[in-house]
Amino acid sequence: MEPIVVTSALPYSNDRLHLGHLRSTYLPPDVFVRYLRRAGRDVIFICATDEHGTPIALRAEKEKVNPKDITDRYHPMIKDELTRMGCSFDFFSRTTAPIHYELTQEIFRKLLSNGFIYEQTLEQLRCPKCDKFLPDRYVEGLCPYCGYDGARGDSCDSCGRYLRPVDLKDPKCAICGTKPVPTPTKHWFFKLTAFQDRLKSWLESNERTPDNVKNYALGWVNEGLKDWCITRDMTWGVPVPVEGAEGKVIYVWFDAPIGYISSTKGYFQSRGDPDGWRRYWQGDGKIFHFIGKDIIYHHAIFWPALLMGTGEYSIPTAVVASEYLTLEGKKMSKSRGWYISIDGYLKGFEPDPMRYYLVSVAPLERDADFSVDEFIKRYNDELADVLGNFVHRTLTFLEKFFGSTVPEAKLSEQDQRMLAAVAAAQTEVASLIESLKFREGMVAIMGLAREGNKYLNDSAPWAAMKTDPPKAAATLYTSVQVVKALGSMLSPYMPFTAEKICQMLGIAQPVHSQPWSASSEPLPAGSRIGKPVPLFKKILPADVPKVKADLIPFKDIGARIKMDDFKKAKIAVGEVVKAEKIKGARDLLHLEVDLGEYGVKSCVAGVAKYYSPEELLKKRIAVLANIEPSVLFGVKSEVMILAAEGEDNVSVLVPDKAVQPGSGVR
Ligand code: B3M
Ligand code: ZN
Repeated sequence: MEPIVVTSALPYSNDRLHLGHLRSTYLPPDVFVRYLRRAGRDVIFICATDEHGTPIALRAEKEKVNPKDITDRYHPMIKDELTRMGCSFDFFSRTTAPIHYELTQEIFRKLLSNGFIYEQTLEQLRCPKCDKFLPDRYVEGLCPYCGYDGARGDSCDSCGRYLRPVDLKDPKCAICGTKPVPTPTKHWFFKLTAFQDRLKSWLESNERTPDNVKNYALGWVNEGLKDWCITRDMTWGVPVPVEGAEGKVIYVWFDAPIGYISSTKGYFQSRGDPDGWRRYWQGDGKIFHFIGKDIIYHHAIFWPALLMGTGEYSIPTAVVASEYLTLEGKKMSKSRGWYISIDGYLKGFEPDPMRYYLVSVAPLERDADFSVDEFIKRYNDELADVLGNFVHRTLTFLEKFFGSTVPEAKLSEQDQRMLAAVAAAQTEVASLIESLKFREGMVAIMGLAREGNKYLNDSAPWAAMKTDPPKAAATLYTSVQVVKALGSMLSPYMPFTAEKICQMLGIAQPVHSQPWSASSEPLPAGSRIGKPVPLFKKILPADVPKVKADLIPFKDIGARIKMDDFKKAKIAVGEVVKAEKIKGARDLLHLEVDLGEYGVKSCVAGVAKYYSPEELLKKRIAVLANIEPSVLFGVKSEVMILAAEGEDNVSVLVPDKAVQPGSGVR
């Protein structure tokens, strides 16, 4: 049988996960794998925590602990929250496992001997005080594009561009603040450019990878690829397995995807079958990677090239990436407290309603939004009213009219049509899931529940009981088969609910170990069913505020300051008397602000994306007038303008009534 390995992107082991991760990376493959297992396929579901990289190393340094202490802390939390959410990994390893180090080094050496890794000396920033090189986030400074003061050596949080440490203006060591010095150092590069053509034809002929991923990736390939520096001057990571590379480790994005293979190896080792992993990664197995859209480059370009370069491993069958999930229409942000963590959600709610919402809200290749009102609406209208209600009514009627026993039945044409719909749904849902159309599969199951409700209403067994009991028996016999099919087919999506339905029907074998084809096998007449319990308790209007507060807690306002401290800030109204662009800094404007009796002050403001110079001219705006002066892009900045930061815009603060330049603000 064809071996299939399904992976979820490896979460960094320094933070808890939120709904966005769940929607993109953990839920869809779980649906896929849970189905494939029941379809009798040879599938394994693999993940691990990603434990290297500068964010973890840097945080450890700041907290004065070992990086491993941090990853030790988060690994079990992440594993636990995913498990509680129902994600059914066969193995969840760590990239600090010895087996991972061995494999990463082995692959590095292989690529080196195949001629795809080469050495090059280049200048990197080094902190003279800390006496070490400052890779990636170890450096902070001004973004060369937008001027944001707080850009990091790998990217700018303000404009989102990728950066190298040497790109930063006015760089500072993130640990001690010292100005680093460019210093020559030896590094190793992966020859990504050598794979340009092979990647292109792999992408073009790839039938299983969805279009969103293919289009992004082909776009990059067509723009032309660049070789990747795959080593770093630091100690946290997999050591570079080459002589003369002491004090250097392999770049986290080189080792992390290898975690998919090393975790598979760990799995088979734990089962006493140390070579078992090979048929998934070195034979004609199928490999499916599920990721978020921000790491398409790493999975659809870098990773397949790396595998190709070894000549020893299979290339992914499909890279499936989901677009973003917003929260109430706004981008989720951990730092602004605007997100719902998995752990937070699970404190007040069952996993299945969220699994249902996240899968059914939109297909993966489209952006989706989580809104509490929509969540409650879908919960009430779909889960409670359609699914829960149908199951509950069927089982209660069976209890009431037939002593909780499936009756003998002579089926009418209408009953048979209903059963035919069950069989059709079983095939349809299977083929939708196989083709990675998870949302459509869920919609089809709900469609069957709707049909069941309608069938039950039309057949009105409560009335037939009085006039034509055999008809009522046929209706309930049929309805209970629909319930059984729903319970069975829901198992990839809502595993806990599926199991509950199965138990209520008195079926002893756990639903997850029944073959998919059993969904439409009838529960024979004479079967005893258990006590019906409502599956979803409706959320009443009076409960809504509590549900909201439980889901999105208010953000803490942060540390309080003393009035005396606030008074040190001189905020004043100034009139913009000159405004112009700054050469080389796309996001900055140079303003001259008239502060009346305090004079005219020069100001560099990061608002060019939101205001043209003309728009600001003559405006009277609030500024912080006594900030320490600095020089940005060669321009002196003596005051700082105050502006409100909206979701996607920035708005300068303007007094509501006419006041003179220089007026104080209090
Ligand atoms: N650890 C998390 C991310 O960038 C990163 C994924 C690694 S997958 C090999 O989403
Ligand atoms: Zn330093």
